[in-house]
Amino acid sequence: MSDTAQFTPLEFPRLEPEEQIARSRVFCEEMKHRRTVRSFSRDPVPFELIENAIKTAASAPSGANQQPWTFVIVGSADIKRQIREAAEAEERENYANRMTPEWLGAVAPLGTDWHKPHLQDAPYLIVVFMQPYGLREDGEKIKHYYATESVGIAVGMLLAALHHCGLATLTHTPNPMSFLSEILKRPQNERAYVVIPVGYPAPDAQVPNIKKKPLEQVMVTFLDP
Ligand code: IYR
Repeated sequence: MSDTAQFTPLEFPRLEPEEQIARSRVFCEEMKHRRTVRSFSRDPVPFELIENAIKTAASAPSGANQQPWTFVIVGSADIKRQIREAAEAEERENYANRMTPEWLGAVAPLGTDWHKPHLQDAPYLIVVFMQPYGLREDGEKIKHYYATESVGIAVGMLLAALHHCGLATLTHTPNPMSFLSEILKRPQNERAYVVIPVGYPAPDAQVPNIKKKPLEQVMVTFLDP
């Protein structure tokens, strides 16, 4: 055992088996109704919903507990406009020249194109930044372990938390995303990871008719009889 580790008793309320099954069914049903939304209402969202979802995301496990993330909340109309303009410029280039025919074919069922009005319509954008390394006060770099995986886990928890409180989200990566570091004035050790517009769906919002794979295709078991 390392000589720096310190321990505290675990708080773990052990549930009755019936309660576990009931909760797992309710949660699964709830999460199955989550859809990626690309058409947002301009209706305002209580800021506490965003803050609590970020607190949930920030409780995620991370490599060496280094918490290699920053969540930037953008509610300013002017900054949302700047982000939309820069993202649309990249996406125009993506659709016209950077995405291969194979890639365009893969996303065709989603019906997307370079127009990104949701970046202005959604009341909030959550821009998640990953820190591949930390910076000490004296400028020394501290390596972060499994930063990509850690931020992916936190973003998953963030999407679940936002869905749970009745908000719609879009997971958007308008690559290359260095414009986000500039607009949002992030330090050199942070890389934009994803932009998440958050809000209510527009009343006439539509979603593509796509399905998740059945369990048999995604789950493999090795069990004792
Ligand atoms: N970034 C583009 C294209 C795009 C790529 C993937 I992979 C998607 O799942 C959806 C879209 C866009 O946001 O339109």
